[in-house]
Amino acid sequence: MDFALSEEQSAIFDMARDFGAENIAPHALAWEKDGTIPKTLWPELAALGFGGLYVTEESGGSGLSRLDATLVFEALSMACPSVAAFLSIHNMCAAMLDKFGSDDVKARFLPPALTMETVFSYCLTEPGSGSDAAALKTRAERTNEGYRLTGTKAFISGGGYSDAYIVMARTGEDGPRGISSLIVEDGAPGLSFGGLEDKMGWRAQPTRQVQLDDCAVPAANLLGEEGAGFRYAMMGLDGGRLNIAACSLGAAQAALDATVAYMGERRAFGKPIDQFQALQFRLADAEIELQAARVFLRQAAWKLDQGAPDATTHCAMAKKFVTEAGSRVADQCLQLHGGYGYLADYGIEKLVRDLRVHQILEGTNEIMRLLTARALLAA
Ligand code: FAD
Ligand code: 2MC
Repeated sequence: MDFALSEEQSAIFDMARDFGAENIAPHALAWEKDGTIPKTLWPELAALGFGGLYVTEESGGSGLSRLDATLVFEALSMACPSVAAFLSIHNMCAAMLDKFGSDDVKARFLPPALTMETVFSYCLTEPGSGSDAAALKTRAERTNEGYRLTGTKAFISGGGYSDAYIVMARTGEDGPRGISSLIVEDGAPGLSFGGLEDKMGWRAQPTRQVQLDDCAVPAANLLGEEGAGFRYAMMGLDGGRLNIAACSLGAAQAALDATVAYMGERRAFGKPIDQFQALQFRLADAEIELQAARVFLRQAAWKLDQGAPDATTHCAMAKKFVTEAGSRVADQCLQLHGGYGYLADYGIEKLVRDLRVHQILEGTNEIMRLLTARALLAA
């Protein structure tokens, strides 16, 4: 058993951290104000191999492991978790294209996904079904040419911004086995978007409803097999949950690093505030939480890489544990900054807002407990 990162893994982490520090962190507050991320960023990230981190090398991807990918998201989140998490969703989609797509789907959609000329979004949630994802109602009716999709997808990260969408829709019976995954390209007839959602965090990324009104999709845009779409969606989320956890970890680490530096400079009662033992203990607790979170996350990623039978449960447990630890640490860091923590210029309040939603999306932390409890009781 070896807990150390290899030289190559350390290099991947450093490359992502340095790219983020140079090209993302200086703009993070402005992009959040603008409510959008410049599309020119994506090809730059893709040039580093980040457009298809765990797309196989045979398909032109970087062929990294899930563990390697968590390093990238942890490192990029030190600059901005909202940008890093958006990249994670695209990567989840790219890997689904690679893993489940026909040769034709791969040939048409993967090359532009890998260069990030085509940015992908993932559409599972609906206004009436979030946690109970298999209850989705969007229908995909078979036609001579392909499918006609009707329904609404809610809370879509990149809705109205992305170039293509992987949409989970019902082609058959009620329940998970009647669901298929289809690729809907921007500009498809019958595709439109709701208004921009006004959110607490993740404000750099546009979130909108994706509306499908008799939206025509060619038969060749079916991903994999009819009826297998729910399984594909869940398999995508196993890795997605690791990435979201990694985003919490990196952002919380950045908050802690900034807080340690700040406390050495800020004085009260005649000494730097890092000299108060009560506050030192809070720093120590934060450090312990993040160290524990990191090991647990990497173990879950390793399990997914190994195809371990309990990988899904470990991805769920890690998502729950790490996102909650990350939010607790970021909140403590805000407190340790005093009033300055509450000001946007210091960047800490943004991290608190950005991380909060990691306990909700890609499966709420209650659903992560549900998955954990199911496995526990079935054992
Ligand atoms: P509900 O399912 O209505 O849950 C309400 C509450 O009940 C929650 O606390 C939940 O945990 C709890 N609950 C529900 N069922 C149970 C149960 N069985 N046991 C215990 N507690 C339960 N979705 C996408 O498909 N694509 C995206 O790109 C995307 N991006 C998002 C971006 C943002 C900013 C947000 C906020 C959401 C995004 N989502 C996206 C949707 C997200 O995945 C859902 O919000 C989430 O899965 C929860 O669904 P819901 O909001 O319908 O809550
Ligand atoms: N890997 C492979 N197959 C899986 C799987 C996984 N991780 N999870 C489920 N399946 C299969 C399962 O084996 C079953 O197959 P079969 O019909 O052959 O027996 C089928 O899928 C149905 O699974 P369940 O019986 O577990 O389905 P159920 O409806 O009871 O529960 C639950 C599913 C609650 C786990 C699922 O609905 C869920 O994860 N809900 C949360 C939704 C969610 O995470 N949304 C995130 C949206 S994306 C987002 O927020 C972004 C920001 C992008």
